[in-house]
Amino acid sequence: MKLTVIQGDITKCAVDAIVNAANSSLLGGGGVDGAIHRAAGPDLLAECRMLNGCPTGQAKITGGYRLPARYVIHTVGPIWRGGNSREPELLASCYRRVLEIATERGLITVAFPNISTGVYRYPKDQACAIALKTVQEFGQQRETSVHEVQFVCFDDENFRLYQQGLSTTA
Ligand code: AR6
Repeated sequence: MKLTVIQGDITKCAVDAIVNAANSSLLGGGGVDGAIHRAAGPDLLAECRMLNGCPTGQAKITGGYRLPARYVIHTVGPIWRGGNSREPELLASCYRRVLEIATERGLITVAFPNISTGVYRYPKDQACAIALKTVQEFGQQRETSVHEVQFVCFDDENFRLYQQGLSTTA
């Protein structure tokens, strides 16, 4: 499994699936969630309404509609509450569940945003370490169709952390 870091807007990524950092209603919000719904159009929200939400740490897949990506895998990251409320375990579960669903569908390329590091206030350095470790372990331990995982960083701090993290762990 190849891991790459890019800086930019995930709604522009022409991959099999982009990942949405959603909330448990799956009915839209701000940040990357808002950007994905705006770019995908109203049919995405219509499909999301039929999913009955999603628990923290879990994921659900929909079509990509007007996006260049074929699918959106919606996952719900933990809200940072200081670190003693199972945040690391729940964040790792988001990355793992997304890759499990992508594998079930036979998808090859998946692009992740930096889940929980915006409105949910997860410390970016800790979130980056968990994301890289979880995805690398998945690639080493599981049979998967996923050949490329892109970490799409919007802000400079995340971009720098992921570049640094990949250069020291790759
Ligand atoms: N492409 C890629 N990354 C982006 C984009 C974009 N277009 N826009 C923002 N980011 P956030 P969370 C980055 O707040 O912390 C929503 O309201 C951003 O810089 O989108 O998981 C949901 O509905 C940050 O690093 O998600 C939930 O209520 C990262 O995406 C809540 O926010 C995640 O920031 C989820 O909070």
